[in-house]
Amino acid sequence: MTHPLITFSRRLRETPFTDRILAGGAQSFTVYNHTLLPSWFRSLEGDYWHLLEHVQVWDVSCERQVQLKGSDAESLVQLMTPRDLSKAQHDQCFYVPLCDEQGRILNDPIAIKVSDDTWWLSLSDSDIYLWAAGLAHGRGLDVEIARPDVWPVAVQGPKAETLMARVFGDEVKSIRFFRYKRLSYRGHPFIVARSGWSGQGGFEIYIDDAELGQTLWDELFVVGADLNVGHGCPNNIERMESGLLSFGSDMDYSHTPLQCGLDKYCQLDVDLPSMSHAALRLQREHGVPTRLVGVIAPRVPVASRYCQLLADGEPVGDITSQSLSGRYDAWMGFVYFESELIEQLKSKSVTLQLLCNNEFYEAVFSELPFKLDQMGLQDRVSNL
Ligand code: THG
Repeated sequence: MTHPLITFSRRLRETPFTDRILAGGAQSFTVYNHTLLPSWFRSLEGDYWHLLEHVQVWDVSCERQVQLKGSDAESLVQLMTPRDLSKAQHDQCFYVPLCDEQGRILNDPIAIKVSDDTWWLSLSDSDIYLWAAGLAHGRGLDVEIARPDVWPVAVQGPKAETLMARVFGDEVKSIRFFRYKRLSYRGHPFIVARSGWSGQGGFEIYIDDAELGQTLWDELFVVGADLNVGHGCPNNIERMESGLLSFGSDMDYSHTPLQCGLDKYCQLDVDLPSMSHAALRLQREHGVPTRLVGVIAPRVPVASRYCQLLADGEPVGDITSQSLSGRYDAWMGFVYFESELIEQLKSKSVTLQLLCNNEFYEAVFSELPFKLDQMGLQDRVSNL
């Protein structure tokens, strides 16, 4: 199937790095927060292996920032999320589900405490600016909602720390996971966090000066040449292996965090002024109707859009993401199953099959994140 082209316009935001990633060989784009996001450069698997072995620079400008500034900024963030932010420090980032009064997920950003009265929400793909501005207005809060010009760039992969230290100095090494420091580059302080949408480790630089950001981008490629630095982007194979969820695909407005494994980011036993607390407590008490889990099957010949799961021969579940593992000879799926079916799968009283391109494959259920190394799968790395 050939891919249709995307037409660029002012509605579809380019980023300070669009020309660079086009020159770097971006083969396909998707749209995220009305902004261009490349989806692959070499091939999905080529990008995957490069990310696992080297270091990549990602234009994740589409992770748009909504800024909340004012004496009620922190209260507004806490109103929007069931995660306890009461002990938030100045150098901290938090992965937070944002939920409405019924507990439904509206977004799952990284929330960054920029200063005492300023928070950034580094968004996934939905218009939280409108929601935050509406809440602030409706509740008469002392907070200004803005969309600052900030374009995150991620540096990901096992050699990310070495590369970043060459540009920012050894201080980057002391940044802990989900913490940030303001590090100077050519006299300008950038927020640099140890985070990113891969399980391979790395950093994110919140670029708030486009021109300097382009200089920094080019320098990363010059000083990282011997590290085999390359272009890249969030990779669907890697992120599924690492158990990272994609809002809009793996959960949306119709799910609560208790359904998709984000319960660890909901402190329901703490009394918090979070608008979703009551509904989520109630759901915890009654149980969830469906839950997101993983399914593993043999590596099917092609990644098909038409795979279907069967339990004892009956179609079941709602597959939200699928890919073919890079390391293992396996098909991986994220899927919503009814809670009752999950119990049956756990007790092995039903058999699961994957139907793909008219072929049946034996499939196994797994909680997320996958523990692929413990599943007795064939490891393509150790077989090399
Ligand atoms: N970086 C930044 N903004 C973002 C993303 C990002 N906005 C959109 C999207 N990604 C938000 N979603 C996620 C999902 C998972 C994680 C980060 C952002 C993540 N999770 C870790 C995990 O699950 O292992 C740990 C989370 C934690 O311990 O708090 O990293 O990538 N700027």
